[in-house]
Amino acid sequence: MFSDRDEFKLAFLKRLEMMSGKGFQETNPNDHFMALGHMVREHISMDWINSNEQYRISKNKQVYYLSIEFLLGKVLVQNLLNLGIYDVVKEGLSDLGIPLEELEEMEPDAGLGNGGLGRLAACFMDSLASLQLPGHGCGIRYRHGLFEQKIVDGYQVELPEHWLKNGHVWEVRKNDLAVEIPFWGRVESHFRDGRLTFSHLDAEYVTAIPYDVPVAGYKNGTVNTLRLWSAEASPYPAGRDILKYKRETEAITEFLYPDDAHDEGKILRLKQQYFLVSASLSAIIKQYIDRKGVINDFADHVCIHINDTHPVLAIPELMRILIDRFSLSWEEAWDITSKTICYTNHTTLSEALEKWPVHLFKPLLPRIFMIVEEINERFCKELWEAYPGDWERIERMAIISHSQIKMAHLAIAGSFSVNGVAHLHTEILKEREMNDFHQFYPFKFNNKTNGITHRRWLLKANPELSSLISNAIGDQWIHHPDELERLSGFLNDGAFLQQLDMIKQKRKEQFAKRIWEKQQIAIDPTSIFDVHIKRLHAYKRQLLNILHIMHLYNRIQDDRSFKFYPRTFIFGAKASPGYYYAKKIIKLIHTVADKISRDPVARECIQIIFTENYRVSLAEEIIPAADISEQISTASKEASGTGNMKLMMNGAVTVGTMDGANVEIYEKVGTNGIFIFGLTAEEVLRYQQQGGYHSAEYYHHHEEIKRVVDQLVDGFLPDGAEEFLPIFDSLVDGNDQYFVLRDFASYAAIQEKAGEVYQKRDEWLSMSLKNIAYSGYFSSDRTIGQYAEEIWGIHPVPNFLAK
Ligand code: 26V
Repeated sequence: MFSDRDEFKLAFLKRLEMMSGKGFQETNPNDHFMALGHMVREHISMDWINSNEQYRISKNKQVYYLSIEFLLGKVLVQNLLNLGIYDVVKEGLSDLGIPLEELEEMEPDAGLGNGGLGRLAACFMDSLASLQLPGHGCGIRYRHGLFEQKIVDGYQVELPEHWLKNGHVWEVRKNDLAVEIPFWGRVESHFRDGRLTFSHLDAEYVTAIPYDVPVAGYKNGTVNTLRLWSAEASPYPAGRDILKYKRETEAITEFLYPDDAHDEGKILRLKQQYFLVSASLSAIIKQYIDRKGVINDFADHVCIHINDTHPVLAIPELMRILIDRFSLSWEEAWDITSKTICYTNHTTLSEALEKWPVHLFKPLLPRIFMIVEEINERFCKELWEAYPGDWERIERMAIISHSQIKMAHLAIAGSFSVNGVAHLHTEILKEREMNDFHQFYPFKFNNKTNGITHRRWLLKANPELSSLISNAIGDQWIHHPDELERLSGFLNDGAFLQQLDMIKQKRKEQFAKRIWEKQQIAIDPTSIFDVHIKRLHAYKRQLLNILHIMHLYNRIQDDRSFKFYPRTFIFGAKASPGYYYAKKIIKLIHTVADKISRDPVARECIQIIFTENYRVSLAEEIIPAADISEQISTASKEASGTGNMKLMMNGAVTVGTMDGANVEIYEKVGTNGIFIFGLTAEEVLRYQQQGGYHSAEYYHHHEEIKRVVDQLVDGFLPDGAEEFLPIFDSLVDGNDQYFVLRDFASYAAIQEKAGEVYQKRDEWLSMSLKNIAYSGYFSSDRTIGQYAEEIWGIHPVPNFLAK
């Protein structure tokens, strides 16, 4: 469509004038973004239509990835790269005096996710398309994504986010594919033609409208679809207050829920989950039937992946469709369902495992509840046969117990595959958290270590480093990220390491410039950039980091000759609005930052930057500038982590615990490629099971620990006594559930070591390069390849019709 830059310029100018109704001189960056966005979407259209056609006519199995979150971020530049038109567009725009970066700024982040789980789904979409796999995403088009974070006086303030305010250039609304979703009402059963049938009566219907977003593979003509559903009032509301009905209906897809510890029992969240599942399954069944499928062969042609338990109602919903619509017997329907659904678990934290009270669930979804009850009864009967008399075990494993529906139990019982997201995590699932289930269904459990798309996190986010790599080893790594390993041939190449150093330095300067512009803080780009970016949770231990910074401050106070290589500690984190403790930690980081910035000696070597409103696009700026990657969760608690992989791929060296995928990073880079500290998962779990950890002992017996902990409340920090008492209490009286004090000394020691190695430039750079070289394994292309082969049984479908 625009094969050379002059052609592009002409088309762009024409489109710009047509869309904006202004002469070129009058147009603004947003006009430019909208015009380019529409052009690119049109550019994708033919391949999109052809990919869909290819999938429709092929006999290949299709996979549907159901996820309550897709954290896409910005997509313009990724699309330009994947379509192979980046250079033409960038140069063409530049001729017109428009920097592409300015235009990218105009695109809002699609922030339809909280963190790792949602971003993983987005990375998977990129890999599916780039591997030409028939994989389709199904999610929710929230009108407001994750809140916008403002920091006011050191406190987090949440503002509603408005990513759709100028319209969304990438989506296509498909009115003709709308479906109706029933809620409430009652179920009547009838005996017809010798079988029991069920009708859902007096239901209140909500219309689900699909908005399709194209996902272009990397230079391969494949364009897959991410379908996001939006709730609207049905045209046929049954005799009630129309305005109230409209409001209640639209509320279903109004907001993304934060991963809040206190959201249990929120009926709107349950509505969202069923809405996603029911709409997606309607569309999946329709596509399958259109491909002239026979319903009995469904499981051979369709795979439905549920990303965590949020879409687990896909199990009873598919049962309902097969029984009530296709008149299959329970056994036939169960056979198909349990061969179609596969499930990924993303956390072992018990507070994050979903449970729904029956009294909320049953009236909202009466037919689905009946099916869940039946699944539970049959499941318990099977358990009884396997473990006669073992009531305790059966009660532990039941899907419904104590009037609660346990969504993870339903997921395991109704799917053919259950996977964890890193080796350690899967082992913990098998041996501990889900041990009963693993004993009963050993064949269902498997591991799929997470990955990230190297096309966004290296090629797009770090073009300078990407060029250096391509100059050294050619550009095949973009198709086969394992090839990055060839960089290991440069580990002792001084000239190459120099170039690596310069690129990192340049990105640090760029980031420093940004911080100056946005936060009016001057940071030293020659200092070590020590980066801790992720959701704020107690188990991720941002607290350990900030307490350690307080300890460094104390050392500087005590000994003015204490030599410490200057460091900039960079934090980025959002706390769930209802997560009181996490918000206290944000305030603590700011309070300490303020204290240090007022000390003329300390501020020479310690700076703390809290980047406001951490999100995908900000991550893309921070990660290429990072020297140190903080991955310091309490061992056993972080299922995988994916920020660890992004930072590694950009040459940051990890300071981390043996947790999640850190363990596998350690296995790749070896002892000399990573700074490991702290308790192991086994030790943490042993303490938790058998006791034996008394945080008060660490507090009382280690002078420097006692000092920083006391400083939380003794007037060292302004308002400390009122502000930070809950943190103090959690550490001392609450016995420090996340072993912050237990790991403190080990953390301080490894941080000191990291600082020393950083100063041995060649050693450090070699370490950094080693991380890049061994990061290919953590590409989501590898992960998705394994899902495709080992779980889904799907194969590439090249788009032969591609233009
Ligand atoms: C939710 C909650 C809610 C209650 C408070 C505690 C808590 C802790 C964690 C979560 C998140 C659960 C699901 C999730 O996002 N898991 C993340 O999934 C990533 C992708 O697999 C993985 O890399 C992260 O380690 C994992 O935390």
